[in-house]
Amino acid sequence: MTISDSVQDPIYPVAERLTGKHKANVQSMAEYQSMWESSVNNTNEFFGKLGRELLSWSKPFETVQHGSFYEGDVAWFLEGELNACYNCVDRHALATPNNIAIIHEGDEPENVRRITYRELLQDVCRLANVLKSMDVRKGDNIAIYMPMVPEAVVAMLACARVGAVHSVVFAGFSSDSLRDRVIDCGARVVLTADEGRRGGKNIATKRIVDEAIKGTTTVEHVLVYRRTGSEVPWTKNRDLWWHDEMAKARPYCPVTAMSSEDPLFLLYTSGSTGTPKGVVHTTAGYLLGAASTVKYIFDYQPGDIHACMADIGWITGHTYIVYGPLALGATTVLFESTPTYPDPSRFWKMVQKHKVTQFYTAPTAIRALRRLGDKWLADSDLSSLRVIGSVGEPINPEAWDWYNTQVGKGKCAVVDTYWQTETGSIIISPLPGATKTKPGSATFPFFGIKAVILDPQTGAELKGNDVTGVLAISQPWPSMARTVYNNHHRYLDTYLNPYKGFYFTGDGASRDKNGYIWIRGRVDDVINVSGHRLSTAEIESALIHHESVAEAAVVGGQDDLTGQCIHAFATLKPNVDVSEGLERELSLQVRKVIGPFATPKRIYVVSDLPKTRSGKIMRRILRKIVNGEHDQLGDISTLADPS
Ligand code: 6R9
Repeated sequence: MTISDSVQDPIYPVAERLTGKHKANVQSMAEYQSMWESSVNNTNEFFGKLGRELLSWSKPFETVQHGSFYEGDVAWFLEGELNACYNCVDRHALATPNNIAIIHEGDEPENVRRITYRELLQDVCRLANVLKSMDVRKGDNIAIYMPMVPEAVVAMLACARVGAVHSVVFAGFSSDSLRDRVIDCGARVVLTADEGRRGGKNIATKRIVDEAIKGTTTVEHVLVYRRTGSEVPWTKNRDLWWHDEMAKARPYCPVTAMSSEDPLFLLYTSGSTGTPKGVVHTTAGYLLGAASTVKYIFDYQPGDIHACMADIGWITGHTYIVYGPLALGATTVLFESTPTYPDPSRFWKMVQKHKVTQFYTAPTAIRALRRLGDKWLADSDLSSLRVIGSVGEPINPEAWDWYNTQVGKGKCAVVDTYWQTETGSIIISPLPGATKTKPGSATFPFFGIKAVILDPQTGAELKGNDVTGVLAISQPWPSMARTVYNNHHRYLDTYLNPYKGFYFTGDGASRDKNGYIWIRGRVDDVINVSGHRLSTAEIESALIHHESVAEAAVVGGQDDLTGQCIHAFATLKPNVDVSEGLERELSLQVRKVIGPFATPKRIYVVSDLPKTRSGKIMRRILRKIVNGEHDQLGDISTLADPS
């Protein structure tokens, strides 16, 4: 497949704020390449050194890497013992107690809390003692269903401290989804809040928990943090107030030593099929992936203010709000609100207020803000920013350009970071001080990641440049998921059995003529029209180039003649009306940007697209609709608006 270079290929040099006086953690492509070579060829030496440098161990490891994709028994840092909470809290509280660990930007902009490492240690210890008083022990599973308040971070870390395995459930999930997850992991305790606050509205968090655990058999206690003070239903003996229990607890609690391979957390992820999988991450490898990617991909330097806008209910929040930044002793920003509350300048005012150095969000937010106009950035000083990141889906060059020029002012590194819940941390991304970027390309693999492109039919590795296929990884890396909770064969079947000897990502990808990697979207989103393989992301990007289009989603329909055909859905920018001939114009747009073979068969101008609550367009639903399978929409419980 040829990439339409005219639109997608400008190369941007390493950005101004990463050069000159600033000494980035990796300063040239040559340095990156030599580090990458040693990370994949002298893996034990490279990661042994990195593991000792970035993490503190109560007992040193002897074996660095163990197991294989063939056997599905991957393990890292055997014999080693450590505690993730100690690494994220204690060691910084001891060295720099007054440094700020968490800046909480509340739903109302004037509502800011700053928590030092000393305070964080005390809070985590108190909660760890509360958990112990509920007889929570090493290996127990704890569900966390909380709004974006610092106590949610305290909850995760307190679990880690006592060796309990947390399962954070995104607080936008319905009670049914929460119930499924509580049942699957047999949680004994649920940590929650009376209500959440978002965009000026209250969310009935505790009521949802009550509904979810009705009829479940494992939950003994619900610990409730008071966020709004509204009246909530109460079940005596089962429900306990957070502040009451915390007040009784001692503010120091010893850490529980964990083996490197003891589970740190479960995180459920909804694949395109079946019930959600409880992806299991273990302690040492995950933490090293989190810390090392913050150091190298976000170019973390002491004093930096790291702001990841994800929710802690998703992997991005786990790794880039909590474990990664805190493992390095950074200041992490926890954002409770939405990008448009009280108005669309919210992100940028926050960047100015806290002098944010790293800002990380999703293309869907970037596109939404772009569509609302540049005036919302006009009054904010964004000069503290150095690295701005994108995650979650392919970023179309149009949105990339806007992010780069309007937010980064052309002076920041833009890192399009590719990874998954299962990979634990970023696996493909530019390095700020080293990589020249192409808008829309995640560029090159991170240390330890041997990314390969396979022929989807034969599984043969497509070597060299200018190839397209499915993306796989050919050797184990520290932060990869180890299993699916209570379902190891599903883990093997999903990730390791499709192509023997490889971890299969489920994404399509190309390596272009310069060796840059372009993620093409999930393989089930790739459309094959008359033998031409097309990425839905590519067609969507073309549509978005049209001045009237806000967002686009493209899916494959069945076609007797061409095998598959393209169905395109588009929403329009505000104040744009559906004009006569618009559909034809959009069709021409796609022909112009990609080629006549990519002409959509149908274009639907719609008022909204089905999205998950994390903002991903659910193309699966559109695919069913265009293929006349309305009655088989499958699980739509993760839709933001199922109607
Ligand atoms: C971190 C996260 C994983 C899927 C992944 C891919 C898509 C993520 C991307 C990207 C293109 C990027 N994805 N980052 N696609 N470019 N930079 O999002 O995890 O929720 O598990 O989603 O998201 O399709 O397979 P998760």
